[in-house]
Amino acid sequence: MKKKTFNRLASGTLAAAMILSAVPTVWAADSDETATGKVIYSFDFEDGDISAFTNRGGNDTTVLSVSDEASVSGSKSLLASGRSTSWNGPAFQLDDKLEPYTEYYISAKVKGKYYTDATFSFQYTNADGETKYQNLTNLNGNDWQTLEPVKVSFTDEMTGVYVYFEGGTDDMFIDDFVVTEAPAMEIEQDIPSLADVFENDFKVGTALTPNDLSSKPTMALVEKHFSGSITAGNEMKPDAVLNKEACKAYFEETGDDTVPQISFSAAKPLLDYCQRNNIPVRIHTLVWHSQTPDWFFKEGYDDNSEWVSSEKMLVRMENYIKAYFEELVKLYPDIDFYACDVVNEAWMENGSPREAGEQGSSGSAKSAWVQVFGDNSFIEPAFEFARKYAPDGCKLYYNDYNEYMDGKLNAIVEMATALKEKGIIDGIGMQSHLDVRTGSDAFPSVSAYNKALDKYSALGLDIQVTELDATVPKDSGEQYFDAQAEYYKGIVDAIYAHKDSISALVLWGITDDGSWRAAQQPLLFDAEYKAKPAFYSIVEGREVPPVTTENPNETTTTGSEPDKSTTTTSTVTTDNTNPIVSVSLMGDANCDDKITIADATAIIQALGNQDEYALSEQGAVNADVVDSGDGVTGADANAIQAIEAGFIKASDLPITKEALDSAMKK
Ligand code: 9MR
Repeated sequence: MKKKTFNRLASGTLAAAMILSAVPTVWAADSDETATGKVIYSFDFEDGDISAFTNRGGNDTTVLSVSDEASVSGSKSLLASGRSTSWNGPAFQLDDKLEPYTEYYISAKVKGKYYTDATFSFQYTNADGETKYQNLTNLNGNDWQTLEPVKVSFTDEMTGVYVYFEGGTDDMFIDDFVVTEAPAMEIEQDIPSLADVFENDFKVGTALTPNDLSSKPTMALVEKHFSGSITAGNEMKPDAVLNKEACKAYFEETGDDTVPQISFSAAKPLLDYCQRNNIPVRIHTLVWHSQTPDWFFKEGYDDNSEWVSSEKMLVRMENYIKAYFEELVKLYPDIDFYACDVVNEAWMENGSPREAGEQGSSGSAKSAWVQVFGDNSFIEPAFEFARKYAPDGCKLYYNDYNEYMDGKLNAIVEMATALKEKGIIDGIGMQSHLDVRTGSDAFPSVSAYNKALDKYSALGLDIQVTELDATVPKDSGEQYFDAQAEYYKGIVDAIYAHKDSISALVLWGITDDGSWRAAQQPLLFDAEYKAKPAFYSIVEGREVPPVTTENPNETTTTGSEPDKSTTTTSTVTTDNTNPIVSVSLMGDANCDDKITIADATAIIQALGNQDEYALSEQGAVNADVVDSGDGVTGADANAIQAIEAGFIKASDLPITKEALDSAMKK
């Protein structure tokens, strides 16, 4: 059986930083210059036109006018005066002027009358009519402050999409407000897919946020590399799911405050995406001290009331977990909820439970669960209830960070052993938020991480790596990328060595700029969607497994499901990752400048007997039409047959396997 080994032929380099086009002096509402990288709108307010700006509506008392009191370019600016509270301010609507699923950069100058204390924010209304807000950046200091280009985008499910300035109540001046369309970015298709590289070992996935959905290149990376598993970055946590108003309303109506009311509206865009694309979902998380409101633990769901008793909290917990799973399965019967972090981060590094206390508005390391239960005795019932209500096939995990530190590791092992005896836990989630530092001082060391893998796998439970990222020093540019690559390699090698105990490897994000620790660039892809040295280090030298395809002899007819019972595995070893050879004609495997059934035959013959019927280097590059980048497979021959049979057109190439399958079912 032939296998392909991936070796990088050209190193990935960071694209040059984006340079914004020169700013015209007037803005064009109907600009036809919407080509990539072009300025779409530019306002210097010199012509007195402020009609594209409004205040934020509702009770916002902001009055907008043109002012010559302050300016950066020319002599005028937009003045927002009469602001009576900090959320008041000037707003610019996006969805009535710009295209969904397109990335834009917005830059501007802002100045407070006496002192600048502004926040640049984003808001939209989702499909359920709920308005969401997100602070993008803070601008503080004397005089004019520069809003450096901020990337924004939105989906077609969002309405009322605005960016706006808020903060304080001081008068605010805005000048040189520019909207630029980001150059359309393509992802690298000529690198192996992580999903394919580890196909026979474990699922490869990532955490996703609703913002990611509006970025085409981000989602192309998800599709190519991370379609094995999606975790919602925040939207399935207790604070996103528990619905305070509905809880209170239910309590007022029934007098019962033990039946928490929930909603998955925050997670809806993500779950809809997973359902549409048939992507398995990790549920994160049910029971956690953080991102869980204090009112959930209080009498009458009231922040100012007493803590409830542990007896009452047990009932709440059961009803919460029951409602959580029942609602998910009702809303998304087709999603494979294959894993759930039942309890998250309950043990401290020294092996003791967390301190009791409120989380408060700013979040804290204290636990309201410990407050109510006195210790970690809430863990076992959480797993019991999860086992009782989780859908079939949903494995139950205890998930934690610093999970390789001795005290915590021992506490987890002891807890998991007891839960395993009761049959209510399936695995350990190793978050794996790691720190490369400058290289030799990485924390944890690869050997400490490896030791933790040894100990957890010795439990006889499954392991999932649930939130992998590895930081370099803040704002250090590319300086430590090679050290990061070496470290990632060591960690992934250790994971690979334990693959028999590991069912998923999940990264905590896709590109560095989208990471929760963006300035420390902890991920595998950079802000330009290019694979970093860390990506190459974990795939280089690894065998790309043969893609399971139909038996070539069985695939001469199209339009029927392949016969899985007679599947063979084969790939063509020609390395089409070589960037020197580019496609001359998509599908032209025999290089006769046309696409005919003979090309399908050439592929089938090459797959059947490579020694005798190998494709030329050019032919192999042309032939890789399905899920391009994965080498030549039987699916490529199928696609050419599908053209002959009229299911797809030659212009549809390259095509994804999914799109081909669906076209052939029609
Ligand atoms: O990625 C999440 C980030 O957007 C939130 O601000 C943060 C708040 O707690 O939570 C992050 O996700 C955490 C995950 O739920 C649990 N492990 C640590 C992750 C990173 O903080």
